[in-house]
Amino acid sequence: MTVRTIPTFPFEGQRPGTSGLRKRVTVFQQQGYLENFVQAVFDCVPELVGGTLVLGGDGRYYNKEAIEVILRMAAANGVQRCLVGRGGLLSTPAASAVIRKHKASGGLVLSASHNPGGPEGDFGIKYNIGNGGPAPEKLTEAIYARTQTLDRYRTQDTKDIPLDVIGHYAIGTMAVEVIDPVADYAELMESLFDFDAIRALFQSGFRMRYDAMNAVTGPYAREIIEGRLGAPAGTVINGEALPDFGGGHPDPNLTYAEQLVAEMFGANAPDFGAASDGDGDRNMILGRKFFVTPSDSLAVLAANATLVKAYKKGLAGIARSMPTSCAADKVAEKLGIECFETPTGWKFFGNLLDAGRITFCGEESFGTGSDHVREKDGLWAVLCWLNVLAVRREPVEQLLREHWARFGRNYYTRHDYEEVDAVDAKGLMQHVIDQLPTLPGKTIAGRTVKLADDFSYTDPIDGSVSKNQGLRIVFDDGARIIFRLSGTGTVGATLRIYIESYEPDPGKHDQDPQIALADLIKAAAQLSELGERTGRDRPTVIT
Ligand code: G16
Repeated sequence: MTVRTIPTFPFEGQRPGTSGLRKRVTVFQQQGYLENFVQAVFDCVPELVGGTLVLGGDGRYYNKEAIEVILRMAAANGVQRCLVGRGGLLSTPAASAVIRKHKASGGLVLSASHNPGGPEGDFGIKYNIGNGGPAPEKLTEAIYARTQTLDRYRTQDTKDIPLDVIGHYAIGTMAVEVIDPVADYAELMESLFDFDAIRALFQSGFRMRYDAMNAVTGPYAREIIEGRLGAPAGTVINGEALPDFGGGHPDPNLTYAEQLVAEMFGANAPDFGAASDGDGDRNMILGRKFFVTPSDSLAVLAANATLVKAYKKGLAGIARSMPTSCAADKVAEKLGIECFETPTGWKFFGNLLDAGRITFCGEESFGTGSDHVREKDGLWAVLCWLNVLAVRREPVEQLLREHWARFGRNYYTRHDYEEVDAVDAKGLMQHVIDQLPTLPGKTIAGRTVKLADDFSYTDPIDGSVSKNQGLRIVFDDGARIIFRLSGTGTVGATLRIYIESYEPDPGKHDQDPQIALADLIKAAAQLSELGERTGRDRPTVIT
């Protein structure tokens, strides 16, 4: 088997976004497109030579083909050992767990997360470093720069590895181990949570529905929830991991997790509902006829952390992304621990976790996690909730109401405008940027603007600065309006408007967030000339 050097030429637009490179499948299928990106990673990460690489993905269309391409390239680039999930599967948090457990140099995770799959859908790839977390911006920028100058990639002729069969194989001098994608992860979960207590909860008649959305967490949830925790068969729905996610949109929110939402808001609803996304790092938590916002979920888990086996000693600190509601800040304040506000993107939590400054972190985009891995972790959040419920034995809604009574309620909503013309979206953002210096002191929606800026973050650990991370308008009563362009879309631009207000009075905790926030929603539209500039009169998705 000889290593071959194949001439290539740079493709435009290979800059990783919020979480890796995401494009249409058809873009990735172009000869050299995937290869160039992967070669750029090998060129920028010298420790992969002679090191261990973890490889797996969410099982979407093109996953297996891409894995075979990457295996050949890894061998040709001097990787010594490659761990691949059986069937090419590894959820994103499981990939992080495997990288950490086996002390790998890094991993390539193939996923476009919650974006639809199939031949007409999306594909994606990202590199995770040795701590198990997404590559920091410095590295993703170096990888991007390399893609722009690349003129060759290395590969090796060999027949395909039988990805569906666990075992030891070789490509040239590289050892390939096809591993059980669930085992290491399930073992880690069992070390964090009180499985006996959760088993007892299920035995008491507690009913749960977990929607795997025909994506990667199906096998994980079946093994852990129905297998190890003894929940009745059928607790996990849509548990078959399919390459096109059954034609669905594997995004666990109130719009796309339709089947679960219908059941949880219907007659005789289960006590607890949860869903996860394409690659298993997102989660949605529901009670009976009750939606828990991801921001509240982080705050509730933080407030109850000492009830959970692994976190009995308390939390070092909490971090949330800037657009995430400030509910977690209230908890941190009461607990007397640090709270950090980072830009959107899990990669910004890595340094804080590595330095031991935070234990829990989360984002409004249905992401919650802890220091057990360096990715957000959908099933972890679900199990953490189950552990809390197993101790408190209260309905989810009651738990939330008690939380709000203690900490106040952060009313919160996010309005997404998807596939907006990119030039129009940029124009809208610029229009808001132009107004920022004039806003402080002004009265908008009956509130006084305290601060208006384009969010910039200085990493407290390595001092790196990330600019232009979203436009914030903060009011003197804690309310906020935030404008941001998504970094994960693949067509046009996705405009996200995040709206929040703080209500300390328990007598006022009963409103529908869309009504409680109506004046701020209207003000955001006026300020940004939303209708005029985008031609839209309503959001594509409201969460
Ligand atoms: C990714 C990132 C998250 C981010 C989310 C949304 O999640 O890992 O940190 O919050 O995208 O980003 P944006 O608002 O830029 O679209 P995932 O689940 O898509 O990998």
